[in-house]
Amino acid sequence: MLNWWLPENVATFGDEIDWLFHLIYWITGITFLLVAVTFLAFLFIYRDRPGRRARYTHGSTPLEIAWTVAPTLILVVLTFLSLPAWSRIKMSMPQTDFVVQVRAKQFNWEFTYPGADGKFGTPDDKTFLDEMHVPTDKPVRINLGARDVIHSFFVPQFRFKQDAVPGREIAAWFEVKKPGKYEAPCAELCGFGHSGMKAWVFAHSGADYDQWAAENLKGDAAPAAAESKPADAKPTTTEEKAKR
Ligand SMILES: [Cu+2]
Repeated sequence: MLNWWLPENVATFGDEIDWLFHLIYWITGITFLLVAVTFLAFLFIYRDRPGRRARYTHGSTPLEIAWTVAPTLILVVLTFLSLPAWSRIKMSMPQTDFVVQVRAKQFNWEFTYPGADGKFGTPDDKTFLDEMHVPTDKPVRINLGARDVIHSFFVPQFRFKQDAVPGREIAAWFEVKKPGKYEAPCAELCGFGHSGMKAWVFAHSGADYDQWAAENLKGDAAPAAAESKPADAKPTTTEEKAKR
């Protein structure tokens, strides 16, 4: 019912997240309405009138207990309801041979593929700037890091958000169900260029991805291979390359 206001979900685990989101939304929404209506009603009922004297009270112990215990119970129940999704999405890593290194820096995203030898840190690594390509219907593992300050890799349609922290490499995953071009804005205020820091994630169906990989990842297909060291390799985008 609330799906109209969230971006389309194209991730395999998106429904579990949306379900929890909507549950919490309803609980907090109804609570807000109850509090707001009560507040307005009390404003009216206890308004100043001639001859009415103020009564001082130190509160009600049963009420205090009730509104402490009720939210506690709600939070405990929410914790248990969200445990299955949390453990499946955040605490486990599905088997996959598809790994991309993602590096955040002020104010770009670098996506590094291992190249033909399948290993990172070798001269045939291919790095792309603000552009990531993934296949659909396959778990994608990303090893996420940051070069300077904390950033956050966020793809709303994937229901995926993970902080990138300097000095740490954080493994995370998603699996995309639908081909398309998805925006990945940085979701952690990281400096003056934060609002313009975004990448595009292109999800291709199997054959389309193989074609992109053949053209951009293999051998000397990408110009990054010609450069000396992977650390110095200048990131490139497919669009820039097409112009050459
Ligand atoms: Cu950032």
